[in-house]
Amino acid sequence: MFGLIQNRLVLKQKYEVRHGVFAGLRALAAVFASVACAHGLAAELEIRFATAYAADNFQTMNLQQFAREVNNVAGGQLKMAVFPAGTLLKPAQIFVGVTEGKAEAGEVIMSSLAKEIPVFGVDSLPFTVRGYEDAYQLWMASKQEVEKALNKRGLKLLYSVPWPPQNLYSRKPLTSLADFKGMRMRSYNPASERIAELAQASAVPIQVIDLEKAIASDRFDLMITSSWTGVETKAWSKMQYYYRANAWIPKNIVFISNKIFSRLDADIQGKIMQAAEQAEKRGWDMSRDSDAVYENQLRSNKIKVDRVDAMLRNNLDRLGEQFVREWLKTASNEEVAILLKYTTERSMK
Ligand code: PCA
Repeated sequence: MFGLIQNRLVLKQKYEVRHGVFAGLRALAAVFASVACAHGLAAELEIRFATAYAADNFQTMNLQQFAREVNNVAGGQLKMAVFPAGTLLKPAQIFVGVTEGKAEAGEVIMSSLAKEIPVFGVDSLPFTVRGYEDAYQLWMASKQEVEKALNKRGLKLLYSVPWPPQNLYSRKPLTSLADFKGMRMRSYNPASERIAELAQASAVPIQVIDLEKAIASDRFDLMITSSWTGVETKAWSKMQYYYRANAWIPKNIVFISNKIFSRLDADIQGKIMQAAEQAEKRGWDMSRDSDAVYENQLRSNKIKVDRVDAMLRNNLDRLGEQFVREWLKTASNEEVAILLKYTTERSMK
């Protein structure tokens, strides 16, 4: 009898010890969980940026720096990652892909979407901006409408950075618009397509990630792009002439899904927007500073860097006027208001 009682006592003690240990472990686990939560470890949000441009392109390097900065200040609530060169979404799919939730964020060149979102077309009206100062003024005049257009599609603008001025590359010397006739001209947005048509050349659409190969394999004779892209694609492999036509200074936009952004604390949202403002400023500086350096690289690779001959300049300006006349016929009040605001402010400087 005594033995039995003793046995039960031992069992009871064992139970209590075990129970105590479990309770202790449970308490400890709860503490860990709350610490993890406080540091956001439990709910780290992945934000993937889809971009068409190569990892060593200045636009992508700027985006990577932005992502790093945000990750550093986000206290583990989120992790931004950049997928360059169309590795997450194909270049033409990036904008729609982010609206459909296939990526949380993305970067595109605004004017490539001018058909779908006409207000983006203001960014590539030919011969409308003379340099970076004008380009910035145009950005200030259009930013609100761009934000509205994005918002309508469930997207939030983070920042916008221009490419260097868009100039003319050619395999042969160009002295007038007649030289364009019958040529194959690479295009990357509706404006470059329309210019090819107006010049009686044929437009050959090619994404920048395919451009180096397309040049090397003789797929076209002429292109309008920046000094940067000419260097990146080794334009000198087939083209020896570069004219400063200064067609436009087109901008990329970097955006995030509103749904994702709204899941973040207000404090983190503020930090993201602060980093975005810095990225915009840094990107404009990178673009501006790179142009002369990259034109020099074109020169050292035996490309003749020149201004446009008087006759061709005249032809191009008239072509630009025709383009803008056509545009005015279909432009909405908002688009015309942007142009008016820009030209008015520019004339007051
Ligand atoms: N490079 C990109 C866009 C503008 C630029 O300078 C391209 O050629 O597609």
